[in-house]
Amino acid sequence: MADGQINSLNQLSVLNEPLRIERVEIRLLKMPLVEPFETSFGVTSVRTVFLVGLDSGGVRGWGEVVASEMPLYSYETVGTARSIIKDHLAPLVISAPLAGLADLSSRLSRFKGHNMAKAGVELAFMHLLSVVKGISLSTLVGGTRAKIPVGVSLGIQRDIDSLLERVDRHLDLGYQRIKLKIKPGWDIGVVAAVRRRHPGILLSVDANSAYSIGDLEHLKQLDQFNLLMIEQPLDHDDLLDHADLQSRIETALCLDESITGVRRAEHALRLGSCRIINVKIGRVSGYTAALAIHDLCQSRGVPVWCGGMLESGIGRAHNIALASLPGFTLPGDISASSRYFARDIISPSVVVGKDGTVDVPSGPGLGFEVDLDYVEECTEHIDRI
Ligand code: OSB
Ligand code: MG
Repeated sequence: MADGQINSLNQLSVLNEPLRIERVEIRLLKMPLVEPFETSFGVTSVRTVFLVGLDSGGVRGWGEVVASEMPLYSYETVGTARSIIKDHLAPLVISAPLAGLADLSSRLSRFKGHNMAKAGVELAFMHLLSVVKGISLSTLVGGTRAKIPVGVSLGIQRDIDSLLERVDRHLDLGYQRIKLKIKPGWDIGVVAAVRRRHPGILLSVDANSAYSIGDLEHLKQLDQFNLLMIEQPLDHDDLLDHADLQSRIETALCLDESITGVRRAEHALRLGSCRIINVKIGRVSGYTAALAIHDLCQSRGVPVWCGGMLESGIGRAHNIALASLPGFTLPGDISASSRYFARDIISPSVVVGKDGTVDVPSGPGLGFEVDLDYVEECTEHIDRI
């Protein structure tokens, strides 16, 4: 199966005739969130949406760079990604026609790190390819599902009542899994309250590296709540302490920040650092790496799910395509557009059905129209390379 995935991707993502990229465009947009989103590392109220456009023969492919303004989730920022794309990645994609995804990703892999910047370029290229080939992004990457199960990530709130109200509301909307952001002081009591009110739901927590291995006894208290997983409790780049923790705690650990590529995923599984992996296309450098991690995990029977980074509709549409792969068996952090934005830059916006699923578009390209007027309205900076 894993080989089948790789082969189907390679065949579809190779072009009969190489594609010449004529221009790269970077757009920085400001999009206010419907409510502030708080994690253990900070609060976001306005999302800087970073779009990458690749132009070829009158066709535009769109990608999104998921970096934040500040290096809190990882070392990348909007500023670093902008300079890396302008000075290094854009010249490389313009320098010679691209034969396909493998060609692009091997060119980009010359440069160390800066995965989110690289992913923005890969995403735009894959969108372009799906339009040129007249197939859906999901088909292009080897997706097999017409609907994907989704969950919601709920930020740290002022008090438990505000959280319980949001949990109830999102369960009513159909979301199949609730993920609670936790940090010291907003953890055991909060999870206990949610679990008491909803004994049967799929419930998980995400600490975004807020704890250390010294908190073992504290974290073990989470074992009583039948959680689906504890996401990234320890350092953003750690594998060893997570392996130690996983061997002493019953609840499955899931790594997010620590998994920056397929080798890190391999090492995490070998060390026993987690039993579940969160795949974010941006964090791992693009589709090539995301698909490789998917294939590795599928071959080892390890569940994966698609994470989110408060994406606009463009990044969200790419996440939907990725999550349509067969190994994505757990609900993804792919909420409705309206969970974050009053108006999205795609049309129609992403909606979640009452059954807690999102439809995977079957038409060519993203499967959504990019609302260029609204993109223009939200744009604060443009770089054309
Ligand atoms: O750790 O998964 C995370 C948002 C920003 C940065 C990191 C994370 C998150 C989320 C939100 O949990 C997921 C989403 O986009 O809905
Ligand atoms: Mg996370």
